[in-house]
Amino acid sequence: MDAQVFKKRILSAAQPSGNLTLGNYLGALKNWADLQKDFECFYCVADLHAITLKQEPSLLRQRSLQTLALYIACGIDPQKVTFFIQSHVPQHTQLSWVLGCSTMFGELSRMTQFKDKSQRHADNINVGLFTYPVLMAADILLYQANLVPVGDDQRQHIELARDIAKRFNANYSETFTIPEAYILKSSARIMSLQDPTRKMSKSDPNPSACIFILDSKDEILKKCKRAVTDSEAVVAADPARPGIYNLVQIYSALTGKSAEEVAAEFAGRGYGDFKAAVGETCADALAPVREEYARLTADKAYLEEIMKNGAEKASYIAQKTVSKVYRKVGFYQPR
Ligand code: AQP
Repeated sequence: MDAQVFKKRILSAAQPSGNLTLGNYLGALKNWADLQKDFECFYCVADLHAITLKQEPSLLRQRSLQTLALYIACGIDPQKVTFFIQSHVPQHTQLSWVLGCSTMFGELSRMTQFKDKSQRHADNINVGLFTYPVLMAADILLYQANLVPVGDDQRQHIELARDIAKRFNANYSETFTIPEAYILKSSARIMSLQDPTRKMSKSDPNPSACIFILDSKDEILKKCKRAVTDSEAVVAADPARPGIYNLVQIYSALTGKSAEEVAAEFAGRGYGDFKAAVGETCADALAPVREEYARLTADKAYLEEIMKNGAEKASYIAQKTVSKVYRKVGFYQPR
């Protein structure tokens, strides 16, 4: 029997809602590459989730392919994991409807991401933004995933997916594996370079707030140089000074040094030196990803083959779950 069968299963995703950032790289993609050795991994490009915010159709199409290429460029091996585009596997929306009927309005009303995004996008508080966590529960439960590697910001959504799964199992008998959030200690939350009290987000309208994985070395150096700090001029891992704290976190995540080691390395040196070092380290870490990305995107046929094979494999597994669910809720299925 294939040894893969005994590995725990992981599902994770990123939305092609913008150009992927250093936050996505350090909080997700870099960890995903490490996890492929020990887990059976399903990595999805969440285009259905992306349209909960306004998207330019031609850009969304482009970014879906780019996001897949970036996954591979970050060292995730298409031979070891299953990559797919969410909209290529129709079972996600099929299961989402059924799970929505086991989810309470009050539960969704309490989701902080909904509150946050509906404040930031007050002109487009659509139903999809509200039911987003149900689709996310479907993403996870379809594959009977044991673990979901996410940043700390997604913990509440995983809790809800667990509650929905438990409720369904209690009402209709054992159907879903109860997933757990897999939050790696090393995956710090990376904050905006212009407002370090907010998460670095790919949909931030201010490009200076984000380091994008595909930024040139020059752009990265400039953005780090202009990053908002404070007037104390002492490099320290002090959460009360969010700007410099964020740069310490970034340098620490990239070099593997502890925050204390970073502070000691830059003791007695000004912010200028430190910002330049953060920029150089960042550019060096991302350079091989950029090179590999350029190579991969030159071969669209190869990327399309990966997404087709991935969708086929994902769909096969997802259909087993949907058939089971349809039978349990009482949908007529002819022999
Ligand atoms: N700033 C961050 N620091 C650490 N981890 C982060 N992640 C995102 N931003 C940071 C992690 O990346 C994974 C994929 O995220 P996503 O694309 O599904 O959605 P998101 O968290 O909403 O990311 P953005 O960049 O903020 O997207 P927009 O602007 O479109 O809403 C997740 O595991 C996330 O934790």
